[in-house]
Amino acid sequence: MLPIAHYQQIVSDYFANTSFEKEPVDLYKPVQYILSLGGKRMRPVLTLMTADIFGADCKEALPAAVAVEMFHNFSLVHDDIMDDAPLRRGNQTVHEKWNLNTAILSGDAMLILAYQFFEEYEPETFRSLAKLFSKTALEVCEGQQWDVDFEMRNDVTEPEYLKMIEYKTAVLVGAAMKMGAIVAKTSQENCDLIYDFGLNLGIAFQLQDDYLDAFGDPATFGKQIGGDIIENKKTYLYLKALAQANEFEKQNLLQWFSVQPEDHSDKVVAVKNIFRHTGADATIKQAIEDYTYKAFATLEKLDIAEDKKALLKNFGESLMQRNV
Ligand code: DMA
Ligand code: MG
Ligand code: MG
Ligand code: MG
Repeated sequence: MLPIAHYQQIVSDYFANTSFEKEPVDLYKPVQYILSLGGKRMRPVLTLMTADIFGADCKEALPAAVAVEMFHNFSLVHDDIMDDAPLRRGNQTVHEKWNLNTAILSGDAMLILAYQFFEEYEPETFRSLAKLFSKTALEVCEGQQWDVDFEMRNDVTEPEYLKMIEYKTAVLVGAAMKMGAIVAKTSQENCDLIYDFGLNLGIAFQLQDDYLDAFGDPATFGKQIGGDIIENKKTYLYLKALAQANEFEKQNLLQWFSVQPEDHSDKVVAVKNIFRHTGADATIKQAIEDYTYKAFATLEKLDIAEDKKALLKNFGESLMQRNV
C-alpha cells in the first residue's frame, strides 16, 4: 500500500502548479494567497487515500479532493473573520491583509469554485458528490453559527459542544472520505462506514485543535495562541475546566469569560492556568485518544485488506501527535 507522503505529494503538486489568479484580479489574489500558504491538506489526502483503498486510481478522485480543500479554505477565510483571527498558517489572515469585504467575497468565490470541480464527473457520480457536498456545507454553516452563539453563553453542555464540533468540523472530514469512496463506486455500506470513521477522526481532530489553541507552541503553531480564550469560545477545555473546578476556580473562570479586556495577555495566562490546575488539559488528551480509537473500531467492520486498515490507522495516529 502507498505511504501517506505519496498522496500529500499529489495534492501539493496540484496546488503548486495550478493558478487560481483569474479575472477579476482583486478577488482572486486572496484566493491564490490562502491556497498557496499550504496547511496540512488533510482532507484532500483523505479523499485520495479512500479512493485508492476502495480500488480506484486515486487520480480519479483529484477533482473531488480539490473541491474539498477549496471548501475548507472558504470556511477558514470566513472563520477568521468571525474569530477575529490575525494569523493563519503563519501569515496574515485574508481580512487583515486585504479587508473584510474582500475576505467575504474571496471566500464566496472559493465556495463556488469548489462546487465546479464536481462537474468533471459523469452524471451519476456528480449527483452523489453534489448531494453530499450541499448537505455537508449546510451543516458546517450551522456548526459555525452554534460556535459563535456559544461565545455569549456560559451554560453550554457537553452534548451541545459535541454536536457543534461534529457539524463545524467532523462532517467535512467524513465527507472528504466518503467522496473518495463514491468516486471508487464502492458499496453503500462501505461509504457509510468510511464516513463514520472520518466523523470520529474529525471530532478527535477538533479536540486537538482546541488543545493546541491554548497549549500549542507559538513558534510552530501558525495561529494566535489563546485565540479561543480571547473570544470566549466554549471549547472542550473550557467545559471540562468548569466541570472539574473548585468553587474559587469556577468563579474565576466565569469571570474571565464574561469580559473581553483590551489587553488579553493576563486573561490567556490566567485561563490556561485554570485549564491546567483543573486537569482539563489531561481530560482533553484522553478524549482525543478515545475518539481516535472509536474511529479505529469502525475500521474493523470494513471488508478491506489489513495493510489498508494500517494506512488509515497510521494517519489517525499521526493526527493525534500533530503540533500544527
Ligand atoms: C474550525 O473552527 C471550523 C471551521 C469550519 C473552519 P476553529 O475556529 O477552531 O478553527 P481554527 O482553529 O483553524 O481557526
Ligand atoms: Mg477559528
Ligand atoms: Mg471558529
Ligand atoms: Mg481552533
